Amino acid sequence: MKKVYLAMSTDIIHHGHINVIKKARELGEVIVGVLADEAVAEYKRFPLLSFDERKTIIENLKGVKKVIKQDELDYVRNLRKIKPDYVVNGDDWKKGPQKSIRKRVIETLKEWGGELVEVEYTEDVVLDQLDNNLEKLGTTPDQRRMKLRKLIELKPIVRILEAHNGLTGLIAEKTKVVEGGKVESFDGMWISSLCDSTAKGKPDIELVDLTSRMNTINEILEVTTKPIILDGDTGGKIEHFIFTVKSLERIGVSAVIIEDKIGLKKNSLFGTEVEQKQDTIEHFCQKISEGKKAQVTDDFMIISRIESLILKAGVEDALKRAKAYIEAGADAIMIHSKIDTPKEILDFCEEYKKFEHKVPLVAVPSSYCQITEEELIEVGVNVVIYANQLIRSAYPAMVDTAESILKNKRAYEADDKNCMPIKEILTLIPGGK
Ligand code: SPV
Ligand code: MG
Repeated sequence: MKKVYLAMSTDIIHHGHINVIKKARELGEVIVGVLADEAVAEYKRFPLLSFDERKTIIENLKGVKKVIKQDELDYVRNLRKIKPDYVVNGDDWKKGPQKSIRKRVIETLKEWGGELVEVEYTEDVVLDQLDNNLEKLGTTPDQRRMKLRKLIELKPIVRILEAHNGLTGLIAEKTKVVEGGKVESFDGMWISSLCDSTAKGKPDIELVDLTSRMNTINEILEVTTKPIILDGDTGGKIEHFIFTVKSLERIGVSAVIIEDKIGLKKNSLFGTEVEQKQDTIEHFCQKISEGKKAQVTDDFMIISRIESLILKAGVEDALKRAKAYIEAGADAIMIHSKIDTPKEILDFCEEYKKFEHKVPLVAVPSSYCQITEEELIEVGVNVVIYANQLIRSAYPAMVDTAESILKNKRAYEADDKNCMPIKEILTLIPGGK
């Protein structure tokens, strides 16, 4: 009997999938690779049914002999294991992010003389609509809020990108690259106090109030589905923080990060160049535990950010605080550093690894940006936040354009150098025509 392999990621089985299985069945014994939750989330949307649920459904479909897990969108690993005579797939993957995956399948099958058989893709307007609606369901507050905890469970590292308005939210939501057979994308958004303030032309000193921050959050919520982590600065007064937690939780934000500073907050990347004061352990612990008491769901996360390395209080102090904050109920710890090497973060992580009671660890490699995600995973970091790179790259391009117009007394030079075509900007956001 010939061996036939096909991969499935769907949580809505329809006649198109049955067609593919039927075709596969005609060719031999059918083995289905069911995509892991993480792989589906990366390339499509967060699966509504878990891997186990999807596996059970597919195992019980007529004509399916065996189901195995496919850990990534790329088929190669499973193909080399099974060495099927045929791979069957819908022909829709000739376009879009799966194009390079298809190429790798064809090349791999050549190793043992296997063959790719493509079945005409079943167009179904109603099903496409249903799938779109399911994606939109992901934007309800409950669905969105719980995604961050799930991603931390699922992924070796959760990758978060800064967003400060609808457009940057869309960049975090939609940007994808295909690398070595894997679709790489961001898992969620960081609403940075630095970038939110900067975009409003204000300093990062807790001057932009919660109402204004809420407007930014809402703008991003409106056009995206991915989870949001809010930079909550110091969290303010404990009595105020309790209300902040409730407001954020209600609109579907997944987590707030609060830093253990007190008084007039300045941006951490100034370090000790400016006067900044660290909170006492007791007071900050009280803020965490009051915040935890205020939340009503199990999903929302309060993440405690330790500023000991920023304020030159040392790794020992940071570790002591991490222990206390975890004890007080922190759902994760963010450790921050402003030196230009990862050294002190690595020192912290090495000791943190030995903690008996650990929570997920968050890192923000802005000044030590040479560190790779792989290295962060190695030292036990669970969430990486790219906290300000979008605004830092947009601003120089805008200033250059403004200067070019002034110098040349026309826009021609800047148009050529820095600007996307007008047609593209008009159609960048669908629905404008
Ligand atoms: C932010 O992005 O606002 C942060 C991170 O708090 S940092 O700017 O490094 O302090
Ligand atoms: Mg900040």
